[in-house]
Amino acid sequence: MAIAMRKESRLILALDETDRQRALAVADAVASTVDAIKINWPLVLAAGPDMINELAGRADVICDFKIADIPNTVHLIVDQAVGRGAKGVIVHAFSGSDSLSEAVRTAGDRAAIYAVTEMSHPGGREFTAPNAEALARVGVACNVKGFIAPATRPERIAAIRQIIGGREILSPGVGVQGGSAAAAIRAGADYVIVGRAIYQASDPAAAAARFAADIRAAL
Ligand code: BMP
Repeated sequence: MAIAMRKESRLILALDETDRQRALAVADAVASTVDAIKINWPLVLAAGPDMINELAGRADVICDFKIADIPNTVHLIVDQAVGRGAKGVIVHAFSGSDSLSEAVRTAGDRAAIYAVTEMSHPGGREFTAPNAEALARVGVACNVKGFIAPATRPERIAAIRQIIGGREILSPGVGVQGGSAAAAIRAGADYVIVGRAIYQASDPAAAAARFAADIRAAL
């Protein structure tokens, strides 16, 4: 089983900032508050993959590459991300059991694989929601460390929890997308993921501290 991520504030920053210096400044401002920093294509494309290495020196980094590909390509991407210091990589469960298993095998004990179930945006209701339970089941069968489930629909976090037992749930959709950190935690999320409501705040450290306090109060 993959190494454990820090679990103190249960807050993960989604650092979708595209300005390299601002991204590093926000990371420095919140690194002591958040348990991990999740990065996605906007920052990697804007600032380059070295950003993974740089951020890994500041916090646990999750590469949210939402990989949806054949096993060989999954292997190559996970290996690059983990080789740069990522402690977590996000993969689309709909890629199927061979791709998910390859992600888990490639990460080994170096990093955790998280599988996407139901997505948090309105379009997530169209295809991911009707299949979320099956996506969770395939993730369990492939021994992923955890799942992505929507804070915008806390009742769906609870439904996915029923299937995955003690595995982790990371829940995005808090803040700008309308979800509440406290409701996600009460529904069974282990961590909440917050992006714009922290990195676009005038004081990102204070914003992160407020989310951390909301989460603490809900535990
Ligand atoms: P924000 O808090 O700014 O809405 O950012 C949410 C982050 O979580 C983004 O990086 C987004 O890509 C990601 N995310 C999401 O919002 N919903 C999902 O279902 C899955 C995600 O990874």
